[in-house]
Amino acid sequence: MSALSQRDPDVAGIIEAERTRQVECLELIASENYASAAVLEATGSVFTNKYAEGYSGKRYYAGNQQSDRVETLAIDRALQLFKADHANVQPTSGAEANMAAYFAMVQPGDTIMGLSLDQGGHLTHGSPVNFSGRLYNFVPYTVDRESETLDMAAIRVMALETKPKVIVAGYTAYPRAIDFAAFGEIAKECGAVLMADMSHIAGLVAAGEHQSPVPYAGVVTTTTHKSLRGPRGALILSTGDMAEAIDKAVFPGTQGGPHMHTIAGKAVAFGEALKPEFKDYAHQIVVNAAALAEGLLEGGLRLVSGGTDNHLILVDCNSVGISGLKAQNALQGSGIITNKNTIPNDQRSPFVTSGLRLGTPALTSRGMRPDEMKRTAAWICRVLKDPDGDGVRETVRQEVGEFARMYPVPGITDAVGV
Ligand code: DSN
Repeated sequence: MSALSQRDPDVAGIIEAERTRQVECLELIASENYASAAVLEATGSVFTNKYAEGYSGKRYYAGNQQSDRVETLAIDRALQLFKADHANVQPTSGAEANMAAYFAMVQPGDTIMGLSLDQGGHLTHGSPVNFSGRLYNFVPYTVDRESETLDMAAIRVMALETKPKVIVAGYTAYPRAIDFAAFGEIAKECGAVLMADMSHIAGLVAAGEHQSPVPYAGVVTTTTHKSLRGPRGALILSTGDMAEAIDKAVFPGTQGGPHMHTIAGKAVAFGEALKPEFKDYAHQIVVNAAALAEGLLEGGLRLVSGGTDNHLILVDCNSVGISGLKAQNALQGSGIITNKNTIPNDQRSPFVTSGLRLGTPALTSRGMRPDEMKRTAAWICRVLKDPDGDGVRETVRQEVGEFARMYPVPGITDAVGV
């Protein structure tokens, strides 16, 4: 019996139920993944107990010899993985990484360009309900109405007109490749710093499956738990000249004591991403997303921009006459976990939406391949075309449960993890 189940059966029972849910469902939320057993062990380690304000060799508390070692290891591995000049591994989330990045680069009231939230951007890219939109003068750019992809010529015109200090590239719900080199040229031309938020695609970038923003951006932020498959947390990479400003912006600028247990987990995850197997994994994510998209298109669904270049697909639920909310709930009842999402020029509210966002990082971590993606696409189409159908959800849920249990889950049913 574990210490937890002995001391707190209530919490132990809830965690056990969550493990079961993660094993029995098909996880298609594009920003979620399964961390390995090694990452989970490091993240749940005794580093939970340690305060370590400051940086290696310059801490405000004693007893940080091992904190220094693990943080230095995480930084060295991040630099090797992404070939950057500088890395700060202390941000506790993507939102905090972005807050620190802005804090390092601009003053309140300064102009920043970012993709608007309803078109695929992130809350921290200037949404009026977020600190970013409250503190800075965000000028939102959009995707092209027809192609639903970034129009670099239009973005250039806007940048030259508005003269932002920072241009943010990198998104939450954009299924196509991002031309960071073109963004870098535009930033240079209008005197801005390019900030890339590569949270969603970091694993693809690490494996060479997506163009890296590092050579073109002054600052790159990323979460560590999405396609990168690490613990929940974030990382900031920068050019050498931005290093001091970034470090000061993280601590003492916006954060207190770093989460050393998560930093230990990040070190493990970066080590895993440096292994050759990770390249195969990231390649498979993209192959699987293409197969899933193909299956959904064959089933008659419309996909925003017509398909995908990365790990992510945005379904236009208008093509089956339902909202994103209805689609998400019907699929949840069938054991398929997704999230509703706005689509460009959505006529519905952000809580209802017309879109459904799907991603393949988690299913790929379970060893699934295009055949499994085709089966998954068929289940999705069946449910979305008949969301209230008699017994449809129950039948699919049973089939999905039997199917899902056949695939190991890193960190849960595979004790060794991958
Ligand atoms: N919640 C994350 C995502 O799903 O993309 C972004 O913060």
